[in-house]
Amino acid sequence: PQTIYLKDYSVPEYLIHEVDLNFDLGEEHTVVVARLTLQRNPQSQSPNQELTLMGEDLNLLGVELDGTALHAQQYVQTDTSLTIHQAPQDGIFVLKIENSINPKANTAFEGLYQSSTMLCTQCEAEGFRKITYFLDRPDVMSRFKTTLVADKDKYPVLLSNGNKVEQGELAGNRHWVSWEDPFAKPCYLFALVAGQLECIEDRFVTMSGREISLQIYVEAHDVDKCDHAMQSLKNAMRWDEEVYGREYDLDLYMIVAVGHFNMGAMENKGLNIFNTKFVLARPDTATDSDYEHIEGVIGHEYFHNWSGNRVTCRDWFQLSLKEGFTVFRDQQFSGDRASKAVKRIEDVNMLRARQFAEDAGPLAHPIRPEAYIEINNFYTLTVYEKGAEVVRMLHTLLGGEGFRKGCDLYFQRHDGQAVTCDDFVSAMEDANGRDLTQFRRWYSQAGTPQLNVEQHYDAESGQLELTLRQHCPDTPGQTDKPPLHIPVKIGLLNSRGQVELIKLDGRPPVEETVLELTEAEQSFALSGLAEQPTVSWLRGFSAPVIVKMQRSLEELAFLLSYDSDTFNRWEASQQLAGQVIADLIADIQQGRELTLNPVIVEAYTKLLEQQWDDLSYFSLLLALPDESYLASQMDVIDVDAIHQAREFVKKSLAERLQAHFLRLYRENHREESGQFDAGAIGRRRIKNTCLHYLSTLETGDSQSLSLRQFEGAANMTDQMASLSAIVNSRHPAKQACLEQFYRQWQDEDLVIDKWFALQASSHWPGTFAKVQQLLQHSAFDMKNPNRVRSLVGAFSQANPVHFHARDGSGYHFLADQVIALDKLNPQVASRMVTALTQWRRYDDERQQLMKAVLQRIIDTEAISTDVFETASKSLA
Ligand code: B3K
Ligand code: ZN
Repeated sequence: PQTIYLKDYSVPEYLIHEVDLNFDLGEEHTVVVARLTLQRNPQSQSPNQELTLMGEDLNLLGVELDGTALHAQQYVQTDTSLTIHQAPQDGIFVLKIENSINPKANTAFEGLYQSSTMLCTQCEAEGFRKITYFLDRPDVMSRFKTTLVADKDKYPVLLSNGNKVEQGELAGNRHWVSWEDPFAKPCYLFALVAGQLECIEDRFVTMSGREISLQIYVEAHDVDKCDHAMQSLKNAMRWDEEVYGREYDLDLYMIVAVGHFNMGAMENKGLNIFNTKFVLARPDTATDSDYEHIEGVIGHEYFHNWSGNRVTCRDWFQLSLKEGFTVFRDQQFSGDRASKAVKRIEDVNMLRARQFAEDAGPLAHPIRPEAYIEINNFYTLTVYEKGAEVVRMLHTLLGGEGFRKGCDLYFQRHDGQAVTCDDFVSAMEDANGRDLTQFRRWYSQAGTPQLNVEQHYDAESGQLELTLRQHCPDTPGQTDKPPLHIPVKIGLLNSRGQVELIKLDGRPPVEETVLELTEAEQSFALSGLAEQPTVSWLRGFSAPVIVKMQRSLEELAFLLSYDSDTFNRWEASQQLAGQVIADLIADIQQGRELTLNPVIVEAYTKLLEQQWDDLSYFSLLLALPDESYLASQMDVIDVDAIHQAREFVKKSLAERLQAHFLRLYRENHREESGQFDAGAIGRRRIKNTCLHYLSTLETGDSQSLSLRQFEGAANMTDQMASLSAIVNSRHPAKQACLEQFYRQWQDEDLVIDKWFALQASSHWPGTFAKVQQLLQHSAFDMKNPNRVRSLVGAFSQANPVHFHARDGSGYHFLADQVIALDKLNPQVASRMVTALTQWRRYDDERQQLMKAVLQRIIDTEAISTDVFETASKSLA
């Protein structure tokens, strides 16, 4: 397979100004007629006189140049291209291409495909070339006009980008609709949808007083699950006006929910296509976190209208330009909507558990990668989540106002253009008069930097010297990396836990400051300190780095009680629990008896005795670090010891603090139908945290508590939480509850996904056999990505003890599924391979087993380039 390099970028040889598309739609036979208005790109230096268009899986029916049919000697076709010899070098010309495609045979869900009874498209990154021959690259921007023709009964609704301009009836019970998008766009933002869809409608008045029609299209049985998505859309539109000054530009905004979708959602201009998972919600079918994710993803896709669509990427290496920025925007939005503290913790938790692993493993790449085989493999945690952290650091360095000025300049300067990450940073520099040359290294350097911090207090002078050292580990293809520009936000606490002001370089004293680390080693002197303060480092997780420092359990307990930074307070709870668990892991490995360190009981007791306004935040303080985070802290991951130690702490805490948990549970338990407001969410969250602890006791009382909640649950959050408690413990009603749940929800695909995922991620013995059974279940469908993720994905990514079973059964199972899935859907198959990428982190035996199945995958005949790239780079 061929590798594409950033350094090889050159401007397109031709431009396509206008695209006129005509689709005659049918499940197995769709005819596409494309009329392209082209021109040689005056900026192209290439001597090449040919025009090469990309195309895959297309059946070419005819080509015309300026109205004259081309004969077979005038062009040449390959599996991936169509080249027109002697294409016009001057002036505008029109190329008409006719081809047919088979949406039903398209199980890769890229291009035009069928999902249940509808037809829909997914073009990003390079799916448009599976619809027709085109210059399928983001720096070719065209105005699209699209006409859809189809049977009236099968496809009563026909949608595409922009505004509906005309429609009519045809003989034979057929009809047509024409759409026109006034904004030039790259073809990856093209979309069409045809189907029997119901629509819910609302309107939004923009800040300049324009009325926008908002429409959400779903299948008939889902119309009662769209209200939250609609409300989220309106919230997002208002928020982007208020916070970024960005107004929506078309008169119509459409969202369509489809059941078969490779990822979360897609920001096609004026016609977003969503995985049903990120649209549909009713209190009895969706959990609070589903509600939160829906709001986040609806916001994300909406925000792309500016950060992505109005200003797009020059090439796919610049993906983080739109994705990192847009994730940062959706994080800000969600934080503003609910609890900033909780949102930040959730985001960092995910980043550290998953992106840090990616950045430390064989697939590590900079947020702006330099090479790829298959671009779909680069929609990664690094490009998205680390990319968002890089944008957040700009926000921290420039301040809210400076950042906004930079954004305004960026949008104004580049509206309607396809640009680079460098252009984004330049706008930030120019708007603020700052030099960000060194900061740019974050775009090209992979790996998570490590920060060593030291402090030296001199009582006589009242000075505290802080010394910071940074080091970025080697990653594939990168060694000896120069230092980065790292914003380190700090605060000080005196011995009574109060704020101690920071006096640095004769500036006025402040409660908090950002140290700008630019050297490999750098010192900062804080003055006027009557006693040695405690430093609260990296507040709000101000940079995506690992801080290396030793803190005693007492110091952590002190920070947990007094740090005014909500993030660091939680961080103290994680580190405290993390250290306690780490000690127990060592005890398990040495065969010593386990006893719980009383420090954690004291710390928890203190937390439980306090009054909390933000119950969601409170429940995060009571949550033990995830097994994946604990794993990341170990030199050689010992899945069994991690699990055993963590369970031991959970159960011991439950035993000691039973009365507290029970009281909190009772105080916050209501059998309410579920409302999406911060108060109710917080109550459910803390209550279910308590239930989770109590269920580890496996007493008659604790069992009837979860069973009662399961039976009385009037919302999905409570129902899932209780079922999870039952499934992950020795509960006599386990099988009955699982069956009851299935019967109750068998017609709701998204709920059945939860049913699969819950069983696949259970740590209870016998899970692997259960997973194999579920693979044969009539509701399992390898063709549905959500179902695959909920069974194969959940087992391999969220069930360390069983996936990493010593006999290698989990690995073989995954390889079998990857190989089977690859024939249908390479993109999703490739994602599944990443569960094996971290093989170097395990013991020798497991390493051998994981390597062997990776090799088996690579050796499989006709394996896709997607899976090949992920598996072979994982082994390298
Ligand atoms: N831009 C799309 C992702 C497309 C993924 C293609 N493999 C969704 C998003 O990030 O908003
Ligand atoms: Zn995005």
